[in-house]
Amino acid sequence: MSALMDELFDKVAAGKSKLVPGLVQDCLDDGEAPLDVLNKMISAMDLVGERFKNNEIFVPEMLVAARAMKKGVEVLKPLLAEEGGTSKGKVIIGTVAGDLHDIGKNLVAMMIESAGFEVIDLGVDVPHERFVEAYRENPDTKIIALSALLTTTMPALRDAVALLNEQDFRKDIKIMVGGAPITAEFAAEIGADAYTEDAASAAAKAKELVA
Ligand code: B1M
Repeated sequence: MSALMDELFDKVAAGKSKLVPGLVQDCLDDGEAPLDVLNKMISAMDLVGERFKNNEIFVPEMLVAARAMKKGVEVLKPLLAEEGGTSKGKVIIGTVAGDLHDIGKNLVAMMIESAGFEVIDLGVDVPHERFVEAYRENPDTKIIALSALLTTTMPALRDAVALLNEQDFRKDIKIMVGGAPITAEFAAEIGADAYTEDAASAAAKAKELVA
């Protein structure tokens, strides 16, 4: 791995927001593939998570690392775009109630959008009812996608999906779920239609679901 990629890893982990965009560009100029650069930043966040778990760093440090990663993703965004063009339909996305993590959800939204969907992003800490309301506002929605990044918000994901499953429009939509603690088994158990592990496979699955 190039020294530049290693430096990018270090600067994301250290939360150096001002340096990260330039380093992302340097890595690209050096010939690194956009997806590899993204994965390098994700692995830096894994290290940040490990350090947090071991009490070596605390929430503020996690937050600045997240900001740095977001700045880097902004540089990559146009390069990760796949097709665009005609809309494959609407996708409503959000992180479930009680959960403030948005980098993974934003990546999923970005990849789904670049796969040709119109994305309605409800943000983080989304009350269950808001997903229903957003569908009522956009009755041509094809997919509702929910992220949960904490084990403690898995019950919120379960409840949100349960609420969607009760709706009269359920047969007209597909429900996709994901996030680090989520598994295919859990997704099936709570009655979602699809689980994917990462943003790229979420976009591929979304296309498959509306095909
Ligand atoms: Co928090 N956090 N955090 N955090 N945080 C984790 C998730 C944690 C694993 C760290 C750790 O302890 N090792 C841990 C959770 C442990 C657990 O659940 N068992 C944790 C904790 C404990 C907490 C707090 C409780 C800490 C506290 O306050 N004591 C707190 C909770 C706040 C809340 O949400 N209510 C908290 C807060 C925060 C910050 C706000 C400081 C910040 C988030 C900032 C932000 O997002 N804007 C933060 C961060 C940065 C992290 C880590 C370090 C990085 C998360 C991240 O962005 N990863 C994280 C450790 C880690 O992930 N290794 C950690 C990169 C991102 C690309 O990955 O989000 O997994 P991820 O998304 C992936 C896949 O999951 C998937 O695709 C994405 C990539 O392709 N995916 C989907 C996601 N959604 C999908 C949806 C799909 C399909 C795939 O279909 C719909």
